[in-house]
Amino acid sequence: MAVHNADIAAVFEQIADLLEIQGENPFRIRAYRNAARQMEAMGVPAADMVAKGEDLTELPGIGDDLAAKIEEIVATGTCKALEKLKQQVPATVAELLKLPGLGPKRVKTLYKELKIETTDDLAKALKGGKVRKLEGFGPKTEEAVAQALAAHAGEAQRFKLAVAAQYAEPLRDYLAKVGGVQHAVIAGSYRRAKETVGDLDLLVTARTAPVVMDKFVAYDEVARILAKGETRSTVVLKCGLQVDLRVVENVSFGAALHYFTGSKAHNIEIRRLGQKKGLKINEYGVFKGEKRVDGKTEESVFKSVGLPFIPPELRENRGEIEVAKAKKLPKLVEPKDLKGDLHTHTKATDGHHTLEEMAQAAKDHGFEYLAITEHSRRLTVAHGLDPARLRKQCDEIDELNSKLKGIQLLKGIEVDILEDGALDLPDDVLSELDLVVGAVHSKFNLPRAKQTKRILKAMDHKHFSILAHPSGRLLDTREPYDVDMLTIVRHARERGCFLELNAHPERLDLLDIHCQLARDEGVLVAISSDAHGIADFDNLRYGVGQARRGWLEAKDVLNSRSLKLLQPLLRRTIKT
Ligand code: DGT
Ligand code: CA
Ligand code: CA
Repeated sequence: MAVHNADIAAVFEQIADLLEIQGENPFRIRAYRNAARQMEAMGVPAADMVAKGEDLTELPGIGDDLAAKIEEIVATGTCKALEKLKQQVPATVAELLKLPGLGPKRVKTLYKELKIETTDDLAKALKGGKVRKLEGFGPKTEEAVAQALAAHAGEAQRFKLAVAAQYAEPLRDYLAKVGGVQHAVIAGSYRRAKETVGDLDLLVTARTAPVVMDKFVAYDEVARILAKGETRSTVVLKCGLQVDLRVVENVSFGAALHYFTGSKAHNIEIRRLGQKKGLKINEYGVFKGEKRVDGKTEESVFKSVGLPFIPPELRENRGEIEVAKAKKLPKLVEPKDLKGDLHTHTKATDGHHTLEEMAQAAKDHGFEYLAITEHSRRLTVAHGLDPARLRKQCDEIDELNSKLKGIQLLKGIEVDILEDGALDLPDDVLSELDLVVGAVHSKFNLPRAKQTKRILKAMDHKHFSILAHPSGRLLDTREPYDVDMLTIVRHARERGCFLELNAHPERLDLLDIHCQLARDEGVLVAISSDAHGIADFDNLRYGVGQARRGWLEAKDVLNSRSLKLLQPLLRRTIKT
């Protein structure tokens, strides 16, 4: 049985959760969480590396101990450390951590005092009025927990795009190799590059559908078959991801691809346009009466309603049809437009490769420049830099730049924005840098006005260049903080600052609507990897997907500029 990176990540997350409930050392917990993220974000299957005998400790965040655990998980599907923890605390208890308002301490109390192991147990205890009597709980907390529980119940699990990709792409390639298959594509929200997908929608064209269906349900990763028909089937993979497969004839390919790419709201609008022209549009084609007149390609579907091809990332019925009608569709940014990366880490803090290794990887990625932006001293868990260590790194960068050919390193920092809006490092050292990326890493719960003011004040700083991951959200675990994004965007324009679109699969932050806002207000967006290792540059494809969802063109993107054009833009922010 193949063990996926996401499976390994799940084991590490569980270990971290259980350690957290036990009140273990935060550094140890963070190491597991980082390793989990590394696994999820990594393009290469760790199982393949193990099979080839490659050195796992080369990976960011992976030392000897974690490398041994990865090998164990690849071999057995689990690891002894986790099994041991599960004997102490049932794994279901960790589920409770996902409820807002329930931190590790409270979860531990619920488990120890009331033997609450599952969300069902919790619901019962809440009804019985037992929870409010516990130490550290009260009527107010009880209310908040009950609300969170109700919200949680209605929430189906969604998969992060990068995680879904680890399952979707091998399955697509497997189906593409089945005899008689012409096209095999992943449609749905996946093709629209949504940050998370509810399920996968695969579309295949083939001469004989039943053969494809037999192969599909026999796929190694299938855990359960929910439905199997001649042309449509649904399965659940072992990881819990549901997959719909549709098989159509080749003449219907474009119509089916358009239909299953969605979004539903976009489809409805296109069908309505068709109706006005006396056409019926469905997943089998474009019909005039009984006669199929179009639908072999997606272009032909759009053409039948008088529109040019609309890229999948725009198909949300958020104005794309009107803009297409007016022939004013944006020419969306593409991965090849990026000339460099403006947010990366090295071994000096919590990254896992040297300056030189990162520079070489960036060059191999086709980049002209690479900004090194370590954490600042406030972020002690990441071993953030103080002025002396930052200056030492700057010297190293100068020395390396004099040797390197074809890639230029830029001196930067990911400086913490403190609660009052001050930056975590003094002016004199910031003034020596090429760019200053500012980030909120603490006090996420400030009231809206205070949080906004904090960020505006940071941008007032004469050395501030780019606001990192502007909403602060983490897809699994943290809601965006409450800020007035319009005011922030306008302030950025006034101050000559930029916003980051952080491409880490768990962040994808700037949100799509805020990309549009930035573009409309004339503020450039930096699509940055936040790489902690050389493999992380691959995540930029998700960042570009998100930028496309936000209607951004190359000209709206800061790092589409060549170094020559970039430098004055950065300098302007530093000198004003
Ligand atoms: P998800 O799975 O929640 O991330 O989102 P989608 O967009 O992949 O939605 P899904 O899997 O329910 O359906 C895939 C596509 O199929 C959807 O984007 C559009 C199309 N579709 C589904 N149901 C309908 C429908 O009732 N009418 C129309 N016109 N299209 C539909
Ligand atoms: Ca779907
Ligand atoms: Ca579906």
